[in-house]
Amino acid sequence: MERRLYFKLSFVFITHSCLIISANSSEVPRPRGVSISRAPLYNPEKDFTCFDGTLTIPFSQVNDDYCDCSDASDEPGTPACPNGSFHCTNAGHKPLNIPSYRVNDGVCDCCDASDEYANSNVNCANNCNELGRSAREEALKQAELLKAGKQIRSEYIQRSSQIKQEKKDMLSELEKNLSEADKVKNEKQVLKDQVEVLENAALQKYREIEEAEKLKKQEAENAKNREEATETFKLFDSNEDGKVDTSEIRTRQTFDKDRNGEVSEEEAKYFLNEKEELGLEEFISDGWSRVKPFLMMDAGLFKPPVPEKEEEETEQVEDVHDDIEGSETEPVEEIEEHESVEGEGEEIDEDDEEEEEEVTEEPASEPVKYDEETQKLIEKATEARKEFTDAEKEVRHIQAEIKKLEEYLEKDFGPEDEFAPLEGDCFDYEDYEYIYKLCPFDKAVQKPKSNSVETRLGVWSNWLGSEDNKYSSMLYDRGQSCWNGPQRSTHVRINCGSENKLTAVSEPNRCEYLFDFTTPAACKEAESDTQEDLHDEL
Ligand SMILES: *[C@@H]1O[C@H](CO)[C@@H](O)[C@H](O)[C@H]1NC(C)=O
Ligand SMILES: *[C@@H]1O[C@H](CO)[C@@H](O)[C@H](O)[C@H]1NC(C)=O
Ligand SMILES: [Ca+2]
Ligand SMILES: [Ca+2]
Repeated sequence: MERRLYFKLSFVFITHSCLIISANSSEVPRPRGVSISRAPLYNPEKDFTCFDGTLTIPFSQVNDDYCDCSDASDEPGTPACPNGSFHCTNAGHKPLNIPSYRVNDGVCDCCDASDEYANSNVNCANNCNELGRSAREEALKQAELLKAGKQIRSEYIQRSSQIKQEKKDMLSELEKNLSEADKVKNEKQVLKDQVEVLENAALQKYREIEEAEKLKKQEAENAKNREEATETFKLFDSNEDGKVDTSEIRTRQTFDKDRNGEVSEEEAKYFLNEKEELGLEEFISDGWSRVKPFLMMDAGLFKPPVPEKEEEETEQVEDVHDDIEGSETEPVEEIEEHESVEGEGEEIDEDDEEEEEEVTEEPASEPVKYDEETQKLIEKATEARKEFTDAEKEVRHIQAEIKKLEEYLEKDFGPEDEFAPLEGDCFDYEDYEYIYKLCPFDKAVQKPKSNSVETRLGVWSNWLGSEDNKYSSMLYDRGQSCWNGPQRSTHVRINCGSENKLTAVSEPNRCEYLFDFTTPAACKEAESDTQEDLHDEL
C-alpha cells in the first residue's frame, strides 16, 4: 500500500512537471508516454476505461506503475505493462514509439531523454535539436538529389517515348520492306527456275557425254586391272596347270605377312581367299584384291599407315587436363557464342553456308568446254542464282532486324519506360582485382585486371523487386557455371542517384553477385522515412 501511494504522489508530480514543460510548446497536456493524437483519451477529470473496454479505474491509476489494463493502455509512461508502447515527443526531431519495457531500462532510446526519467544512474542528454538539424540537412540533401534526379528521369521518359516511337516507325517500315523483299525474292525465284530449266536442258547433252566418258574410263580401268591380274596369275602359276595354289604362293617372300622369313600355309591361304587353290576367274574376283597391295608394297608404291597408339593416348590426357583448367576461364568463347545468336554473326554464318553450297553444286573437276549458247545460259543461270540468293539474304536480314526491334519493344523498361535510355550502355566498377561491368538489359560481367578474359555473371532476365516496388531490383542469371558449382547470377539493386553509376559489388554467396546501381531513372516519390529503424542503430 505504501508503495502504491508513493507512486500516486510521484505521478501527480510528474503530470505537473509535464504540464509545465509542455506549456512553452504547442503541446497538449497529457500523461507521460502519450502522443498528442491520443491525449484526448486521457481525461484527468474522469475515470479511465481501458481502450479494450474491459475495465474502468480511477484516473489516479493511470501511469501508477501498476498494470491494470490487459491492453496496457493505463501505463503509457511506465514499463509496468508487458506489452505497452511509450511515445517520445522528441521535440526538435521526430516523435518515436518504443516498447514500454525500454522505459527506464538504463538505455537512452529517446533523443529527448524522456524514456529515462527515474533512473539516477543514467544521464540521458536531450540531443533532439542536433539530431533533428542533421536529419533535416540530410533530408534536404536527399530532397535536392531527388529533385535533380526526377528532372533527369522525366527527360529519360521523354527520350524513351521518342526512341520507342522511332523503333515502332522503323518496325512498320521494315515490315513494308519485308513484304517488298519477299516479292522480289519470289520474282527472282521464278526467273532463276526458268533459266535453270534452259540451262539444265543445255547441260543434259554434256552430262551424257560426261557420263559416257566416265563409263569408258571405268571400263578401261577394269580392263587394265583384269590384265594385270591375269599377268600376275600367269606368273604365279609356275606349273601352268591353270590354277594358283598355296605351294606356288609360298615360294614368294612378298607374302610373308608376319615377316618371319617363311610364307606359311595360313599366310598363303589368305591370298587365295582362304582356299587351297584358285582358277583364273576366281583369282581375278577374289584373290587379286588381296594380292595387289602386297605387290605394291613390295614395289615401294604403298605404305600402310603406322599406328601411333602411344602418342594418341598422351594427347588425350592433355586434352582432358585442358578442359579442367579451361572451365573456370573459358568465358570469351561462350560470350561470343551468345552474342552471335542475335548479332551480325548470323549473317556471316549464312554467307559461309552459301559459299559451301555453291562449291558443292559445281564440283571443281577439269573444266568442260561448252558451246557458246550453253556457256551463255550457264552465265545467265549463275547470275539468276546469285540474284536469288541475294534477295533471300535481304529477306533474312530484314527478318533479323524485325526480330531485334520486336525484342526491344517487348522489354520492360519500367512503368514509364524510364529505364530505356540505359539500354545499350555499360557501367564499370573496379575493385583491387577485378573490373565489373553492368550493361543494363543485357549482361553483367567480370574481368580480372591482369588479363582480358571476361566471365559472364549473368544475362538480363527480369525485374525482381517486391510487388509494390518491382523496379528496385534486377536479375541477371544464366551466367557461366562455377567450377563444380551453379551458374553465376547477379542481383542489381537500383537506387535513386544523380547519375548512372555502379557503386558497389559483392559476392554474398558463392557465384551469386550483388551490384548496387544508382540512376536518375529510379528517382521517384520520396522514399519512406527510415526513422523507425533508429532504435536498432542506437
Ligand atoms: C502485444 O501487442 C500486440 C499489438 O498491440 C498484440 O498483437 C500482441 O498480441 C500483444 N501481446 C501480448 C503478449 O499481449
Ligand atoms: C526500307 O527500304 C527503303 C527503300 O529500299 C530504304 O531506303 C530504307 O532504308 C529501308 N528501311 C530500313 C529501315 O531499312
Ligand atoms: Ca495502473
Ligand atoms: Ca530506455
